[in-house]
Amino acid sequence: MDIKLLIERHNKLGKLMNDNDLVILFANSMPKYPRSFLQDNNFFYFTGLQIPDAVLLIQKIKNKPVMHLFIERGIPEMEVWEGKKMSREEATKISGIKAVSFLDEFERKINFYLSISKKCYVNMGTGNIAISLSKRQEFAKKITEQFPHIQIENTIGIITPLRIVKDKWEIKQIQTAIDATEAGIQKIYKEAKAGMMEYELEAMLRYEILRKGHNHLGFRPIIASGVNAATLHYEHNNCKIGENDLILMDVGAACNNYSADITRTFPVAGKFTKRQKAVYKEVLNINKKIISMIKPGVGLTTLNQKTVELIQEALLCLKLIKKKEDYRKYYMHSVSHHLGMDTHDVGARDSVLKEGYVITVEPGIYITEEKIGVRIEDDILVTKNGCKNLSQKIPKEIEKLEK
Ligand SMILES: [Mn+2]
Repeated sequence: MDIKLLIERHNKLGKLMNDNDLVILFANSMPKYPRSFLQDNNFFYFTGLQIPDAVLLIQKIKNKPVMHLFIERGIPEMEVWEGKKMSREEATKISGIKAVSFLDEFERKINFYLSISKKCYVNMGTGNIAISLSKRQEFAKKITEQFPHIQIENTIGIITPLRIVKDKWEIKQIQTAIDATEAGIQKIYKEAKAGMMEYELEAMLRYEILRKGHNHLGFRPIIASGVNAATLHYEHNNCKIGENDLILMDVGAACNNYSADITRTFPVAGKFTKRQKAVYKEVLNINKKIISMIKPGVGLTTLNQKTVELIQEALLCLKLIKKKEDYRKYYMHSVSHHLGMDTHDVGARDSVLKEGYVITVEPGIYITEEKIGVRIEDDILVTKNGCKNLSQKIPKEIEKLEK
């Protein structure tokens, strides 16, 4: 990543902070085997570093953001097992942050920053009363006990205005993730047959994504055949694919933490039944109509309302409902969310679009009693005057799917 880009992010964050405000960003820890390391999104956003257990402090002092990074110290006996740790010089070279200390100095040094701070933001994640406190939440709790004058806040509020607008580098990561996902989808289109298990298709997807060098997916893939496609978060992927099933795949690779989020639905037989085609056509039309509305100034609420209207008309047409209000039986989610490092990225559900936002468009119709579930999801970049469909190349036209 370009250091200039990171420094620009540091300065932009500084503008959103008041003097003496402190932001503390923890990196993720190495997970237990067999999971592989995935960096904390906010830590990565400001450092570009893919190392575990580091901490970044950002304090606004005399109107300027002052950065202080803490990283693990390499112990020669351990490095034989774990490999070499990143040096302070290497960390500076990647992150553009000049003040780098080792973690064993963290507690002593943070006292100074805390002593002059009134407000402190910590990347704690969302709370869950049912489970015990995370390391980060424990840390935040300790601050409120030892420094009762400091107000603690989650970082989401201060970081969202930055992360919601994607720069060129970020768009490139999302596009790379989409292209890797496309390779997986194309392989499935070619090789899927009735009688296969859903997980065999998942394996094809993972194979294509990993061989392009991406060892993470953005989320657990959904490969749902037949009636399973009507379960919105179906993730078992362990059923046998029937003769005339539609297959719904909601999948996405991740590249440098940035996620793709694509849904395609296709007939495993290579040909839609008449009814499947009728339903598919309606969803495809809605997908295209909503995409054509996207430009700066349009609200996600407007897109949602328009989708509901179009779905209602479609369901009347398909003779599934008699009254418009009954549409929720066949369409029960929203049409769009922000996409970025988090698959459901930061940004309000009712935000008004601006240039540089990336959102999904994903209308669907789910008819359990007919074993039909159709969703078509594309990833859309909002441009100066309109939008660009980043997943345009992944076939969704009926003629292309019927081979
Ligand atoms: Mn989605």
